[in-house]
Amino acid sequence: MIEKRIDELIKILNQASYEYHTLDAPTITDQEYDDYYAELVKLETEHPELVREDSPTVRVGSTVIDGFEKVTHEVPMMSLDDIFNEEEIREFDNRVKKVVKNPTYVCELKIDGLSVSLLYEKGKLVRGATRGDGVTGENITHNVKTIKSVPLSLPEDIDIEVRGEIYMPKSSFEKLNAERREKGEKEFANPRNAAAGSVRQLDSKIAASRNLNTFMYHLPKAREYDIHSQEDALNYMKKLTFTVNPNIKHAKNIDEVIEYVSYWQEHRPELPYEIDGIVIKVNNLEDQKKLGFTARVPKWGIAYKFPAVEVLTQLKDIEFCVGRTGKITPRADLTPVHLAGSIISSVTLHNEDYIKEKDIRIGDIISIHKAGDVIPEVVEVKKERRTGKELPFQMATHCPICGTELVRKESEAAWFCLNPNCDARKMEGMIHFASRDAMNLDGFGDSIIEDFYNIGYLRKIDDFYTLYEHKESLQSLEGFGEKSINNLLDAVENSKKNSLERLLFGLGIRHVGKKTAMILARHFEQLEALQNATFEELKDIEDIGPIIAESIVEYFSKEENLRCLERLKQDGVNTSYIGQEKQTTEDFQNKTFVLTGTLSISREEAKTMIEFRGGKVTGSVTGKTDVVVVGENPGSKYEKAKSLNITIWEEEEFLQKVNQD
Ligand code: 0OX
Repeated sequence: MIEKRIDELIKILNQASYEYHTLDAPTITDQEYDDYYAELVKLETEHPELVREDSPTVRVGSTVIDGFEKVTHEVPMMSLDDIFNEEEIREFDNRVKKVVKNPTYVCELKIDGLSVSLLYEKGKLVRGATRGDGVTGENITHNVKTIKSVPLSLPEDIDIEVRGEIYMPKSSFEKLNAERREKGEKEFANPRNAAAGSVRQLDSKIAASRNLNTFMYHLPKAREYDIHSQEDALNYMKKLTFTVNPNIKHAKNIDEVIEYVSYWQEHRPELPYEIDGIVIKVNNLEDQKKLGFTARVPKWGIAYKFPAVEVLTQLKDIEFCVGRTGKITPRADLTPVHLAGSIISSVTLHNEDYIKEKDIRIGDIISIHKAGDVIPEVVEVKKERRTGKELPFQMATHCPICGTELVRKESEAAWFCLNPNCDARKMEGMIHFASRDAMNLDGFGDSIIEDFYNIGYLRKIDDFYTLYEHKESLQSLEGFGEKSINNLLDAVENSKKNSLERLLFGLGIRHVGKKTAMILARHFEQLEALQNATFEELKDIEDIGPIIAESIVEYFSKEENLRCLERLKQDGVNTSYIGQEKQTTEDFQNKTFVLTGTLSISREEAKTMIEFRGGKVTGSVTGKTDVVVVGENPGSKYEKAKSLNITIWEEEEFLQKVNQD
């Protein structure tokens, strides 16, 4: 009687878990699941002799092992050769075609995890093992059982081995690292390391808490189950309730393979897990047999690797850069490496504490990646590769440009050069003044400003407005001509009409960013009113705290700043808030928009409105899209936006936001 009920409960719970974790289509509520689960726990506690191996209660991880037992893979676990470009994909196809006529291919996402072998006897999971060296792996059954997408029993009482990948979803990885950061524990460098670290735990409670997942992709003895293609093998695994990746494609020819590769190269960031390439396999198993193996790898498959997003390089030196506020930022000088489409020769090291915490030394081998796919960042120091010749980091004591002794304030992680006449600070200040979000002096890049500074024509920000006095000599400089100097002078002339917030931001007052500049410009409307504001008045403005207020008061208390502002006014620079300029509207700023359907205004108009407010418009909906603006009869972009949970604005809402002050 009790045995029968336990049997029923296990069936219900395992089915529910499968529907939830593999099919993503639950049929019972969480509450119902919890009730059945509680009933099972109660019966198992009362009758420990009736606890079954495939009971879902094993998933909480209650086993601690002494060490990892070795296992021998009956069929060696193979890996694939890596290739890196389209040409090599075509070469693979040509090699295959020498043996097989009209091959078709199965394309699979290359999941960035660790491979696993799952062994079932009479439909019950009896062993989970790592690949190891391919022949001998490690027994990790206690941890594998905690992974909810691994069936503990199969719908058929068969003996079978299936292989696939254990991985950690990106969201679980972020969460885990955040927890570790909080506890002061070492963070994992990437989800693969985190997954590998989790299955190599002796205590299965740890693996159980890590939210690991699986995709299965290989049946070593497929023919014994009357399976004749990789596609059928994947379908059979699905039928056996394994999780198979849903993005697999059967390609008729190599052009379709290449299309798949380029699609996923672009759409990879949208996936909730990391992939590092595409696996291409000849579909027909007879054909696979004909192709056979080299000494190491099958000839019927290949792994196309995406351009690296994490690479190793050597840190040759640490330099110190001086910002416009005098802040000193250490920067690593690297042996140049290719990384996600660009060559990287330096990376910021932020501040002294950051370097000390990571124990970064000159001469170290480090791994770098692009954070948010844009800015290169140090992932970790490869301490195991140290030779003993690495030099421990020493923070600079004096400004590398003017030699002034550096100061570190108690509340700050950074050191500062406080010399207001430091060339580096002045130059950076002018680069900031000219930047797009400040006075937007189109054409004045860093190197032009540096050149003009060194000649002596640009020493302080108001010098931009007297540059025309040097027009003739500027035109005769190498690399410049009448036209380019005219363009620069036009940009200066145009900037005189800017609304006050641009000027305020451009002045480089400490703690006054773009948003604060806008708040101040709106509140005071005239520069003079701001100049005369007291600390109390400033502090009472919403979003302006005492630190900002103090910094503003300090700025306007300095004679030289007031003189500079006076000169700017005399040169014709506008110092009033104009009001129509809404380029900093938060709803649009730095956001990526896609337009779909018919709008009552032209697309060009809508695009201009968005760009004017600091957004950008792209053609297709991806994970990077922030907002989709929908008109009449929207197309597939609308559907895609919904499926990706992207914010959708009907035209009316869009126009409302555009017109908001
Ligand atoms: C993956 C992956 C790895 C089985 C036969 C040769 C290699 N990381 O996603 N390996 C394989 O295939 C094995 N397929 C994959 N999809």
